[in-house]
Amino acid sequence: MTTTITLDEALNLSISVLIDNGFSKNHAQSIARVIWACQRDECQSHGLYRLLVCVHTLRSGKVSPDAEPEISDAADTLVRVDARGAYSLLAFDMGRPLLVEKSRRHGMAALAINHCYHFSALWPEIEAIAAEGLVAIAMTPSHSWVAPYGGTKGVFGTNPLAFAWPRPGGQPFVFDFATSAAARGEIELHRRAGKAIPEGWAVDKDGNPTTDAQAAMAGAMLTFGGYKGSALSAMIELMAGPLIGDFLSLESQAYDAGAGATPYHGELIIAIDPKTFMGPDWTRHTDRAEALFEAIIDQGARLPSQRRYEARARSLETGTVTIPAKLYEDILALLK
Ligand code: NDP
Ligand code: PYC
Repeated sequence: MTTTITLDEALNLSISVLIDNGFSKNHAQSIARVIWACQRDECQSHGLYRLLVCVHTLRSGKVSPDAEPEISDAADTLVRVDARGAYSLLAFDMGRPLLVEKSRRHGMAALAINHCYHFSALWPEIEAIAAEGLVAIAMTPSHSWVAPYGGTKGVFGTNPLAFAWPRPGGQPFVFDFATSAAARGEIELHRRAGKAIPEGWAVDKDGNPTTDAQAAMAGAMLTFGGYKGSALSAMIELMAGPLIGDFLSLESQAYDAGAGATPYHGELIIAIDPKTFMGPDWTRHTDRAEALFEAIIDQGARLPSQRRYEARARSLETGTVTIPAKLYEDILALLK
C-alpha cells in the first residue's frame, strides 16, 4: 500500500514535523530541503523516511535542535564549520559560499564540517557546488556497522563517497554511493517492508552470510567490491576523521552508547575550479570530458544520476511523490 502526496505537502510536512519536535526554523529548513529533494528524486533510503530518524535522534537527547554553526576561515584553502552538535546541513549551507569563493581564488579548497550529526545523502551538496561550475568530492564516516574485507566485525561506517563534474548546459555528472554493499538505510527499508536483503550485503552476529535484514543489522555489513571497497572506506575514515580532527565510525558508535541515533562525526568536501586547472584551453578539455560521457552512453550504458534525474523530471511533472502508506502514517504521528 502506498500514499501519494504533493511535492508541496512533502516539504511543508517535513518542516512541520521538524519544528513541532523542537528543531529551530533554520535547521528545519536546511534538513527538510534535502529530505524533500531526495524524495523527489526517488532516493527512498534518504527521503521522507529520514524524518523518523531525525526525530528519534532528537528525542534520544543526542542532537542539538538549534545550535548555530560557527564558521572559521582556517587557511587560504580551508573553511571549517563547527556544527556544535547539530545536524550537518545548516553547517554546509553556511560554509558553502566561502568554500566556493576560496576555490575560485586558489583553484581548489576544502570545507571541513566538524561535530555534526549526519544522516543525509551527499549528492544535494555536491550538486549545489557543481551548479557554481566547480568539481566536487564529498565523504563522511558513519557508525561502525561495516566489516573490513576478510573480517566479520564492524569497523567502518557505510562511508559514502560522492563526486560531481559540472557539464556545460546540462545536469552534472554525479555519483554518490555508500562504500558498503548497500546503504544502511536500504537494509532498514527492507526490514520495515519485511523483505529479505540480497546475498552479499551482510553477515549475522556469528559471521555467517545472511539475507535477513534484522540479523544483518545485528551482525556486520560488507563492503562493496571486496578489498577495494574496504580500502576506499578506510580512506574515508582517515580523510573525514583524523585529517579534520573528528571521529572515526568506531568512535561515533561508542559515543552513541546504544541510543541508535544518527552518527556523530565530521564531513569533508573538496571543491576544484576547472578553469584554474585547465587554464585558457579549458573549453577544449570540457569537450574531451563530454566525449567520455558520449562513449559511455553510446553503447547503451547509463551515467550515474540518470535514474535520479529522470525521477526528478517525473516528480516535477506530476507534482507528487509516492511513499509506503505505513511510512506516511508514522510521519503524521510525529506531528504535535
Ligand atoms: P546506490 O547503490 O543506490 O547508487 C549509487 C550511485 O550509483 C548513484 O549515483 C546511482 O545513480 C549510481 N548507479 C546505480 N546504478 C547504476 C547503473 N546501473 N549505472 C550507472 N550508475 C548507477 O546508492 P547507495 O545505496 O550506496 O547510497 C544511497 C545514498 O545513501 C547515497 O546518496 C549516500 O550519500 C547515502 N548515504 C549516506 C550516508 C551518511 O552517512 N550520510 C551513509 C551511507 C549512504 P542513480 O541515483 O541515478 O541510480
Ligand atoms: O544509509 O548507511 C546509511 C546512512 C548512515 C547515515 C546516514 N545514512
